[in-house]
Amino acid sequence: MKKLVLSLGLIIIALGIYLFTDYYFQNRKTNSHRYTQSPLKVDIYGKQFKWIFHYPGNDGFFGSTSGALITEENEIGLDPNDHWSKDDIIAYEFVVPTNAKLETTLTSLDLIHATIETPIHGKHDAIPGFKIPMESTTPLESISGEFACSQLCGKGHNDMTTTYSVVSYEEFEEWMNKQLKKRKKVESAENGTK
Ligand SMILES: [Cu+2]
Repeated sequence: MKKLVLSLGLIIIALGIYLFTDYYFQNRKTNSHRYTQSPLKVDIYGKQFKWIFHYPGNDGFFGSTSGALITEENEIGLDPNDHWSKDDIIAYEFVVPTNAKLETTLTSLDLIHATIETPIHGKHDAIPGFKIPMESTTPLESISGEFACSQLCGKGHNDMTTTYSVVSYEEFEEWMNKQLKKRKKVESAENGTK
C-alpha cells in the first residue's frame, strides 16, 4: 500500500513537471505578447498609387479621421487635436508582429483598389466609402514580401506596391517607436514654419 501511494505520488509529480515545462516552452516558442491576447488594429487605405497603414499606437485607440481634414500632408485626415491621435502612426509599409491577432479595415481614398493575398492578409477590394473589416492571425515565423494592388487602377497601378513584414514583437515595438519619432519630427518642423 505504501509503495502504491509512493508511485502514485511520483507519477503526479512527474506529470506536473511535464505539464509545466510543456506550457512554459510552448509559450516561449509562440512568443506571447500583448497582441496575442487583444488584437492589433490597422486601418489600411488604398490611394493612387500607394498603400497607407494607420496604426492606433500604444494606447490601442485610433485618433478620429475626417474627410474635411485631408490635405497633401495629412492623407487620411487624421485629427491632430484628438488626444487618441497623439501616438497614432501613419506608415507606408505593412509591419506586424509574429503570432498576433490582427484586425484590419480596408478602404480606398479614391477609386477601387484591391490587395493581393499574403500570409497575413487576404485578397480584398478597397472601395471608397466602405471600411471592410478583416480578422486574421499572423504567422509564427518572421516573413516578408510584396503587398501590391491587384486591381488595374490607372497608369501608376504597377507602382502601387509596398512590402509586408512579419517581425518579432521586440522588432515591431522598435519600428513603432521609430515611426512615431519620425511623425513628431515632421510635425514640429511643420509647426516651426507656421
Ligand atoms: Cu490600385
